[in-house]
Amino acid sequence: MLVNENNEIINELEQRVILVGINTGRRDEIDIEDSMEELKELSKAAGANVLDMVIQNKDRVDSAYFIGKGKAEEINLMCTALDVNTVIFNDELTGSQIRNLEEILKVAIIDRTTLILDIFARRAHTKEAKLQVEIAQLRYRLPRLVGLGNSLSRTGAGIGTRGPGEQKLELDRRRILDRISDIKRQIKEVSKHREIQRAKRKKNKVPVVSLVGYTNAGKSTLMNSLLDLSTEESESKKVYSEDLLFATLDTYHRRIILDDKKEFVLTDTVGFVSKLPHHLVDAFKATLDEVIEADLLIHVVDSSNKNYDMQIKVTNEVLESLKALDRPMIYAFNKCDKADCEILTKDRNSVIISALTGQGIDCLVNSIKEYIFKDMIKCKMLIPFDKGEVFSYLHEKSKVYNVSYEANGTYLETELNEADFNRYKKYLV
Ligand SMILES: Nc1nc2c(ncn2[C@@H]2O[C@H](COP(=O)(O)OP(=O)(O)OP(=O)(O)O)[C@@H](O)[C@H]2O)c(=O)[nH]1
Ligand SMILES: [Mg+2]
Repeated sequence: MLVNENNEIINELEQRVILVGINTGRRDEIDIEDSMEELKELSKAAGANVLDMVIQNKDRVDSAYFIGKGKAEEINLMCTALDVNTVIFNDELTGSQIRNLEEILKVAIIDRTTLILDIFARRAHTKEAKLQVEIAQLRYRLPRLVGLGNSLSRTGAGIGTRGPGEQKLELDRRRILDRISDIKRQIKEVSKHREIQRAKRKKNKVPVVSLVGYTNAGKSTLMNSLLDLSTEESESKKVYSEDLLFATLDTYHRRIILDDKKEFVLTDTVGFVSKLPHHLVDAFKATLDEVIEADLLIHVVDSSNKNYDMQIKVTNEVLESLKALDRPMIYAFNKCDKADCEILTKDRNSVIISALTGQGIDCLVNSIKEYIFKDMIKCKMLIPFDKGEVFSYLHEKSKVYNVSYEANGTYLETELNEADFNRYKKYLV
């Protein structure tokens, strides 16, 4: 058993890592240096210690080795010199590429997909998210099982061997298939609760606003700063935010009540990243579908990142694959405190904000209100004195103006959502 200086048990090997990427020179792709920098951040998020990076310029991926065989031999020497035990590739590899590379490098071979799935496996908290990650991991493994090399089957701990909750991933094809159908059944079971909550929100017609965007854009920070505006006690409802890729992996719903008593549900969820494994998107589809079914999407953009336009593109591609691009959407260009936001085109659908300093949040709230409360109905009512409970309800749930006490009841003017309007229309005057 390994113990660190604080006497904490370390139950995993130190991952000493080299990153490897191919520069195909294609113009539609993100700059390779930036892509490798992102891979480094992802590796750190998986607990790896990145010692070096190798980029090979190559028109096409090698079908046997991904990189050129000669390059693989060069990397082998680096691995020995730096005492590396894992090499992480910037793209998804086939089963035979993994096997061939292992033969030369004799260390664990991990691809970008496995890395992302591993981060998800470590961080998912809810039962549903854990099951979704495991199903994505197993589906990635299935076509790579034949003659599977050591990387995905080695008995030691490390990236690519963990399932959610540190359990070992299955290796046997039949058992994987059985496990997949078992997980599917369990997902059905645990998603019932989510469905009930969702039906409740629909019935009450509380509008839903969802935060979407690239990982690390500031979605959770924005959720927290909107919670600060809420008139309810909100400190305990704050969500985790951190300068870390995939800090959020579960979906959170929070009620926000504005000072004019208008109320909506705000949703924070997992962010996207370039080359997001499609198995993962498929596995999370049920959760994501719920998120994007919102009345309004706020697409949070990290405008201080020089690749913010690529990040917008990637996010919109994922939204498109989820058939959500036709939803009403506001772009929130975030982190304006450390970015030159002058250059950003400012149209009706975009606001410039800083979730951290609060700058521009009032503008964003006004835009949200314009979208989601546009169907509120202004009305005048006379509530009989023996219907005190109706008066109390309206007072609590909506902004009431011009109250006066008339001979046959309380007169008031207010704004109601459709559900409340229909419920109380008999008191209209
Ligand atoms: N300077 C600055 N930093 C910000 C701002 N908004 C968020 N951040 C920082 O950016 C980092 C990521 O913020 P999060 O809110 O966790 O980002 P996220 O979009 O929820 O990220 P994931 O959950 O990983 O997808 C944190 O270190 C925040 O403090 C901002 O307006 N200005
Ligand atoms: Mg987050």
